[in-house]
Amino acid sequence: MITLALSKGRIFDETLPLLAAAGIEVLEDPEKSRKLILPTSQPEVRVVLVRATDVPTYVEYGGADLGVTGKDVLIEHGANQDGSPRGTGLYQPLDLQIAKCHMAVAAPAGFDYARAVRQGSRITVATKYTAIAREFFADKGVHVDLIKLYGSMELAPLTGMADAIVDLVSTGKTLKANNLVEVEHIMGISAQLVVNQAALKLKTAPIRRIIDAFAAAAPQAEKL
Ligand code: PRT
Ligand code: MG
Repeated sequence: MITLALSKGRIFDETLPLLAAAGIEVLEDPEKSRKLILPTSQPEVRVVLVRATDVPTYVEYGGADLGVTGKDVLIEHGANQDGSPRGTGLYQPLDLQIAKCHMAVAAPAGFDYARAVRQGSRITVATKYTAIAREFFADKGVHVDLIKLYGSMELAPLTGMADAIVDLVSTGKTLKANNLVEVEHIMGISAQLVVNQAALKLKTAPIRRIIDAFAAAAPQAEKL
């Protein structure tokens, strides 16, 4: 049995065409079913639905053989509490170039971010992505106080709790709706295929087949 971990929403939706190219059709719609294990048209392949942030954990600990997860999730997963990297034993063969967006710093239009950075002031930044934010500001030599949040980051500067946020941006509509402006582009984000290294050794042929089909079907996929 080959188990693929996906999260509901854009990761699931954008992985479906890649699965189809590998000749794998998911037999149940996760938006309609309450099942967490979905059978596919190939009896030896199944999909497990987990929270986006749990995909690397399932693959790392062998709950799934492979998974699709955002680069943001992967970086945060591969970091200790202090932001330093740790070995996770995850093999990352492909950048699938799906679920694309970018990580950015955003602040209220009235906040002079450039000046705060220039003067070396301490700034308070709210984010779900503490490892990425810590490394980004450390590289710039900016003194930062990070506040960890689990969602609705946009609210933090509006309530005076933080000067700025670090969050994902795709269309920019969320920032605009909350009177925030992007002040810094941190990095491009896309979804990665991650594979459990032990599973790859034990089930090389069927896992390789999926990796190769994904690589062929995602036209801009980059071999890592
Ligand atoms: O939503 P939930 O709490 O269950 O989990 P999640 O947010 O981790 O999962 P999901 O499905 O929302 O995101 C899964 C992955 O999709 C992320 O890890 C990213 O790699 C990728 N992705 C691509 C995005 C976006 N685009 C995106 N726009 N993830 C989140 N957003 C959010 C962003 O955080 C912000 O709140 O959308 C909002 C901004 O969108 P725009 O279009 O208004 O700029
Ligand atoms: Mg979300």
